[in-house]
Amino acid sequence: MKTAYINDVAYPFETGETMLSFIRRQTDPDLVPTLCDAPNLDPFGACRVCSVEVAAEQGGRLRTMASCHTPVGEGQYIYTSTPSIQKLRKNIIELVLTDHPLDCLTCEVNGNCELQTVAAQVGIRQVRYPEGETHLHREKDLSHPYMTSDLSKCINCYRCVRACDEVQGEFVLSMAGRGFDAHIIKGLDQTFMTSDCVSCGACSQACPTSAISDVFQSKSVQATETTRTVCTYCGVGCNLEVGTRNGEILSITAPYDAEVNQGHTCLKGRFAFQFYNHPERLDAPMIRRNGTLEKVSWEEVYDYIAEKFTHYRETYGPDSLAGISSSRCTNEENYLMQKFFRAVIQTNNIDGCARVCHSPTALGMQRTFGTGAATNSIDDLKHTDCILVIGANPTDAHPVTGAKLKQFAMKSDKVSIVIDPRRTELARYATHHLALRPGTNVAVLNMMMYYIVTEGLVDDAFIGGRTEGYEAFKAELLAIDLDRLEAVSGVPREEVREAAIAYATAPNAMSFHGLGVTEHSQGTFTVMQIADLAMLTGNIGRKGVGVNPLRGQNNVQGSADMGVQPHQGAGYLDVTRPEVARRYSEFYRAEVPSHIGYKIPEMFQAAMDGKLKALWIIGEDVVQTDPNTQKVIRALEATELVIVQELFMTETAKYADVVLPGASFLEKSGTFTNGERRVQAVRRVVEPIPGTKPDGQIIVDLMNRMGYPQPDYTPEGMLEEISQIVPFFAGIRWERLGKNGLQWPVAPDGTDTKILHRDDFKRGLGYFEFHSWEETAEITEHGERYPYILTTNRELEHYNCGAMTRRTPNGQLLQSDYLMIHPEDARENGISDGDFVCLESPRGKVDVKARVTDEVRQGVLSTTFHFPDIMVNNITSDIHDSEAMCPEYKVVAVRIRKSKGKFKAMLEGKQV
Ligand SMILES: Nc1nc2c(c(=O)[nH]1)N[C@H]1C(S)=C(S)[C@@H](COP(=O)(O)OP(=O)(O)OC[C@H]3O[C@@H](n4cnc5c(=O)[nH]c(N)nc54)[C@H](O)[C@@H]3O)O[C@H]1N2
Ligand SMILES: Nc1nc2c(c(=O)[nH]1)N[C@H]1C(S)=C(S)[C@@H](COP(=O)(O)OP(=O)(O)OC[C@H]3O[C@@H](n4cnc5c(=O)[nH]c(N)nc54)[C@H](O)[C@@H]3O)O[C@H]1N2
Ligand SMILES: [Mo]
Repeated sequence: MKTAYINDVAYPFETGETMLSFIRRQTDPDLVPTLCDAPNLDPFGACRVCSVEVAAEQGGRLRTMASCHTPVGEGQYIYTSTPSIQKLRKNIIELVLTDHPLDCLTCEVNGNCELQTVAAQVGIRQVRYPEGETHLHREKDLSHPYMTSDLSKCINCYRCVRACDEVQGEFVLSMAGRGFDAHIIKGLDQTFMTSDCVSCGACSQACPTSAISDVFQSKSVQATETTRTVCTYCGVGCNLEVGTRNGEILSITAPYDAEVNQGHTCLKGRFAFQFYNHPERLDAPMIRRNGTLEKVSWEEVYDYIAEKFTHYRETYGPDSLAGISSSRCTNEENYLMQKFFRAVIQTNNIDGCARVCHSPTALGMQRTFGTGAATNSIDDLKHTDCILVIGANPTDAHPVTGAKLKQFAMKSDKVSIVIDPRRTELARYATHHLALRPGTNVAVLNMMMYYIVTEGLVDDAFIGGRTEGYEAFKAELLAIDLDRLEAVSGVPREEVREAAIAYATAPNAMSFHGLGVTEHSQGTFTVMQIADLAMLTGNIGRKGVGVNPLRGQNNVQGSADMGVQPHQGAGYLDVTRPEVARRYSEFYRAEVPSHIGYKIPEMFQAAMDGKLKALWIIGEDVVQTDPNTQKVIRALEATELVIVQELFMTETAKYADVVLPGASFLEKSGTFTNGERRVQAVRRVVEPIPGTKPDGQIIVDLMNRMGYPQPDYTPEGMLEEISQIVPFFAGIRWERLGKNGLQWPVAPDGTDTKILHRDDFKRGLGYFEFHSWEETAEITEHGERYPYILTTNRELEHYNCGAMTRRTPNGQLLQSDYLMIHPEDARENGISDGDFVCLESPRGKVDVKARVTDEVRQGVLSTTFHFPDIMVNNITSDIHDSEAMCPEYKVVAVRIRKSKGKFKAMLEGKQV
């Protein structure tokens, strides 16, 4: 261990450590003031406030150095507060203040102004220099709903510029001008609104003054309390620090010590929270009588539901009832919902949004490895040499992880491979972009594996020692018809070969995949191929490798872990195995059936066949988001009792017979499990909005009302119960979760797991199984009459059905869905940018505004599904993945024309 001295006391230091980090670690973190330094940014050395005096040996000549970017040397003597250093710091701060609004020292605008703190720290009470020429007249930027800038307060520390570059990777902010004229600009001297800013707020969090700030923070009200919780949007699981005052949420920032997001979030996590007290929040239970929903008391609604449920159960049997649970809700709530159906109703008819999302991931990875979850952690990006991103668009859909992947692709000399029909943001920086035709993943991945085998790049030791089925797999793989696969996928074989070699020769390669993989008729097979790729090349069981699905919803991993699936109960135990049914029955003290329940599409079919009488849906807008909307509506209409438990009157709630008002993530406690199997604590920030209840409490109330004794909803109590039945939750306790949660499996002593399958797979040996590419029935049956392929993507600003994000100022940032169409296709059909396009599929028609762009290839169109006035799912099909029944949203056969009538009028600006 090497030693250096701080103010004549010896301390050990780590090689390469900066003086500042050494001093902060070994002494008082506030001993040395700083301005341009920030916890999540690289050392910069611009402001010199952190200067210290350093001698090479005791009594040696003292030299002044910026501690933030100077590494500690063996035997050095560092002095942090000599008179000359104190004078230097004071002078620097005084100069900074001279060019800063003079009320600064007493200013209360931004309670956490670091300049003010540092000024106090170095002992400045007033500024000596006379007012000369200053920058105090800069115009404010009030263009954006979330961020403002008042650059008269800027001290040119570059923190915002560095945050935009190092954290988000957007390069919107830069310093223009020289000397006295040096100033921050956005884009080409634009505003937040007109520049390429993605509104992540990293700059405003980084700014030490309030030159750039959140609109919420720049209001003069300051938070009196902060609560750490987890974001409700995507599966990244960012930690949030929510500031409140008198029970009202004022602002959200990102904690620097969050292992998931290190001080970063996207605009949804940081800003899009005002849905929680939106005037349209549901605030009372309702029962439909004579066609209208009437507000009733909780007592009345519970009696009504319990009576109906009991009636259906006794008259038509337990399988006449079904539940759809919500991946937006906590683990504890999902556990309770599946327990309600299994133990109280005694049916396995319970499913969740994973069905329409990553169900093929869970199934495919279970078949190949034994466990249907990400093998590694996002932090492993630091240890990998190659990323393969297939069918995922993380810079929009998983923005904090997306920013890390983008930084990797943009700034490292390592390899990145993107397989996506669109030129996504990542594809622009990728070493290899394979722009395949939607629906041909299996073709392209088989070609990739063919080249890995024929180029002799397989890891024989791994295959020999840890897998089975390889020889048969290889024989079929070598027999593929390259000419045909090249033709159908539209990707030149040489491009595939290069990508294959790059992946296979990287010392460590990590794959990430999304819905472009799963939402297909061959979704499960594609997931198995991604797992095969990893096994072929030995990319399993250590840092920087593995198969990493980018799970969608904040708690979709957790809802399946908790048993929200019709074939596996809590902890993925197969309900058809007699010993499992017995175990659940004993644990729940109720007879749990051993036949598989309905998956969501089967629920709808059963409803139309008159077999399903009651459906209880929590937090899922199936009318807007499930495929083939009209069919979903018919199914809901055919169901006698539809209960919708929601925050808002969604498209689905409009078809409800009973509406229950749930409380949002900000109003309850529990846990969410992110895409890296990380179980994190969600902590109540404010009381439930009057009239609402936490979803878990509603389920508990109904369990009791139906005669099943279940204690009140508390995260501690529920986790205690869950840990007894879910094997990989054995060591999870509320009080053990701490700040950054635990990654399952968690042993009884609380030890968690960062990397799966280190020595063995869950199923013993990894399993190779070959699948050949098949054209989807959507194309073989309808392709000729509907010659274009429509696929879906997501927009950064809106989240799925948009019920929440449309009720925040995100609605000002993006106001509608639009259709990406290639310039050639647009020209052939007489469509210009901004025209409405009528998309017609065998199911129906919708009209969407065109954005002419070469991000999509000719013949391929892409749109989003965030706005109910467009309702793109009116035209998606109910073809499903052959194995997991995930809908094939990503391949829809359509024909197109410029919209007429109503949409033409709309286009011309007339009222319609
Ligand atoms: N802002 C925002 N974030 C979200 C969501 C949101 O709605 N908005 N939703 C959340 C949810 S629930 C989920 S599941 C995730 C989804 O996140 P992603 O998995 O990234 O989902 P998508 O953007 O729908 O699709 C990913 C990509 O698949 C591509 N693709 C389409 N067809 C094919 C194909 O045949 N092959 C290949 N290789 N690629 C194809 C599309 O072009 C698209 O770029 O995002 C989550 N995060
Ligand atoms: N065309 C097309 N359609 C798609 C997709 C696609 O790629 N293309 N993707 C599919 C995918 S991957 C998914 S996951 C689905 C998502 O579809 P949904 O699950 O329907 O989407 P969300 O917008 O997440 O809807 C969740 C609902 O939960 C409510 N909610 C949020 N928090 C709570 C809570 O704490 N309690 C209660 N009770 N309610 C709450 C919200 O108000 C919202 O209405 O969409 C699918 N639909
Ligand atoms: Mo999803």
